[in-house]
Amino acid sequence: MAVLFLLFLLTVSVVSADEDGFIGVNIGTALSDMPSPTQVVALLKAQNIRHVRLYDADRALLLALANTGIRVTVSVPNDQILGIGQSNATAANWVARNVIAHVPATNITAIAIGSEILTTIPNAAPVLVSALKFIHSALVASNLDGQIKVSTPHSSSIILDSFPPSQAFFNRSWDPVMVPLLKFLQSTGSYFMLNAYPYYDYMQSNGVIPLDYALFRPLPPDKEAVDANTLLHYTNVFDAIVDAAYFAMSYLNFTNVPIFVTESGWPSKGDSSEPDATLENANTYNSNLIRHVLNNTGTPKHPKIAVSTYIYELYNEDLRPGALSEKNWGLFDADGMPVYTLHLTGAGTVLANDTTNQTFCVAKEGADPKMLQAALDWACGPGKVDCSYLLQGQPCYEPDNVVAHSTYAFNAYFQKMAKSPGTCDFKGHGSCIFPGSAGRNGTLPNTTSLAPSSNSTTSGCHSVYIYGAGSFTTSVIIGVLLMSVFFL
Ligand SMILES: *[C@@H]1O[C@H](CO)[C@@H](O)[C@H](O)[C@H]1NC(C)=O
Ligand SMILES: *[C@@H]1O[C@H](CO)[C@@H](O)[C@H](O)[C@H]1NC(C)=O
Ligand SMILES: *[C@@H]1O[C@H](CO)[C@@H](O)[C@H](O)[C@H]1NC(C)=O
Ligand SMILES: *[C@@H]1O[C@H](CO)[C@@H](O)[C@H](O)[C@H]1NC(C)=O
Ligand SMILES: *[C@@H]1O[C@H](CO)[C@@H](O)[C@H](O)[C@H]1NC(C)=O
Ligand SMILES: *[C@@H]1O[C@H](CO)[C@@H](O)[C@H](O)[C@H]1NC(C)=O
Ligand SMILES: *[C@@H]1O[C@H](CO)[C@@H](O)[C@H](O)[C@H]1NC(C)=O
Ligand SMILES: *[C@@H]1O[C@H](CO)[C@@H](O)[C@H](O)[C@H]1NC(C)=O
Ligand SMILES: *[C@@H]1O[C@H](CO)[C@@H](O)[C@H](O)[C@H]1NC(C)=O
Ligand SMILES: CC(=O)N[C@H]1CO[C@H](CO)[C@@H](O)[C@@H]1O
Repeated sequence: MAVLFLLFLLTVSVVSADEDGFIGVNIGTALSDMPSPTQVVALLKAQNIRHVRLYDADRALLLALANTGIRVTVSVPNDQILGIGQSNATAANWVARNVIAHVPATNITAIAIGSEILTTIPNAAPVLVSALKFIHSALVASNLDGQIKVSTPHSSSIILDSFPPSQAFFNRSWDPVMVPLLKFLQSTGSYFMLNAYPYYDYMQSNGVIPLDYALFRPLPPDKEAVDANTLLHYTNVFDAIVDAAYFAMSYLNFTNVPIFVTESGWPSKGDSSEPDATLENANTYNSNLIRHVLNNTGTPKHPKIAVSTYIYELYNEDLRPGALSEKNWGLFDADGMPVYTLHLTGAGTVLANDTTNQTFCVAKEGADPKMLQAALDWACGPGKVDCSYLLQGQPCYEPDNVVAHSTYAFNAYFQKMAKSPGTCDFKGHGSCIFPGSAGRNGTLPNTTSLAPSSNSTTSGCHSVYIYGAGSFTTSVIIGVLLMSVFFL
């Protein structure tokens, strides 16, 4: 009887696997040319991204996300934590304005209270748990607490002695916050939000952590990390960080709070002190991370318990201060062009398909040059395409003719609009081409140039090898837009 009871206790006290893991994406907005909410949502849809985290609760973006089925984590920005943590009424107002106003049309599934509060604004730490509780009680009052979880993302730097994971513990100076916080997460069925960056652990390890271990690449058996206390084998840094968080929680006697990784990623470019911030490493890390999460592999401590993860981040944020790498964590540039093509296959998988769908938009053969010029002017003006590459001396200037330049601008616009139907029409002067049909049936307009490659080893402009028999769609919207420009 006693044994049975103990077994029962053990089974209920462990993190349970009731859902498959998902991949989400963080949307930072420090871009000089931030795409419009409509463009952001078009990109998310085209890439089959079903989960996003915002760093605020931007009204326009939340409206654009309505009726898309995309699950949204909104955030209380750090500068509002003190106010909300000190006033139940302020918290209730925040929820009314930023959550209740949008559900159920916009599927808000979580509220992140700030971002890395303990490490970035420790003066707000004393009211952090109050902020969570006040926000939660406003949800309860509106009967939304079942569908919307409240939590707060932590930097993994609050976990000390994180290898071997079994010895990890939270920095004890935060126990007065962590203990009530974990109680709150446990009692509300919420999860622990963790920002996990193997990139930084690798960078700060002075060569102790092998690059392959950080990138989820196979390691020779003698390099594999084994936790001597548990004999668990760690084949990658990500799992070790997540398990360190599980162990740190269990050290405080919390064994049933699941973990969501709210940020993870790898920069694709860095300055001379960041030699491993490369396209290839970023691609390898994120591709392997996506495979790892979607496979529901779990971690050595909790195999098969999915660790849903939000990739940092959707766009390269050119306005972020700091090292060059800070501006280069994105999967896409502001035009919606992939920074690199992930090594992923499998139709329908998040980010797997359309990044590899290299459909281009070109100026149609035989189009009236005057009309092309007008459409080009529209694309480079109201269409907000960056046409600086077309200027004399820039990589896409040659060949200097209206067909080549319109093709560049049409394609940039088409990619920026996430290849939405109709965005390659240009009043009948644009036409899609599909590389699959390349070379088989068509002319070879080696006069056309496309946007500069995102592949840093390739400079200048891609050549287009063919006008496909390619389908082109008609678009009322673009037609009307263009017409209004032409006839102004
Ligand atoms: C909102 O997201 C939750 C969690 O994924 C899901 O269970 C629910 O069905 C979604 N609601 C709508 C209306 O899509
Ligand atoms: C805080 O406000 C909520 C409604 O938003 C209410 O249900 C709850 O009782 C209030 N709590 C306190 C401590 O005043
Ligand atoms: C633990 O946190 C305190 C308070 O933020 C900080 O001063 C201290 O340096 C941290 N300890 C370690 C080992 O990081
Ligand atoms: C965790 O539980 C053990 C056994 O019940 C107890 O000895 C220990 O003090 C607890 N630790 C904390 C931090 O509550
Ligand atoms: C860049 O392009 C070259 C030549 O096409 C190719 O060999 C290389 O693998 C590409 N690199 C990336 C990171 O896509
Ligand atoms: C996927 O999971 C299976 C078993 O759960 C495991 O054997 C396999 O190595 C995993 N693959 C990846 C890429 O993680
Ligand atoms: C590529 O994208 C275009 C435009 O959205 C679409 O029509 C076409 O079917 C896609 N091709 C593949 C192979 O997904
Ligand atoms: C392209 O294909 C069509 C139909 O298959 C054919 O009529 C036409 O002659 C071909 N054009 C060229 C340039 O091969
Ligand atoms: C392609 O370019 C080459 C050299 O630049 C030129 O000789 C050739 O005639 C061009 N072909 C077409 C179809 O324009
Ligand atoms: C790389 C990849 O998975 N491509 C797939 C994208 O989707 C189309 C249609 O669903 C498939 O045919 C491709 O194989």
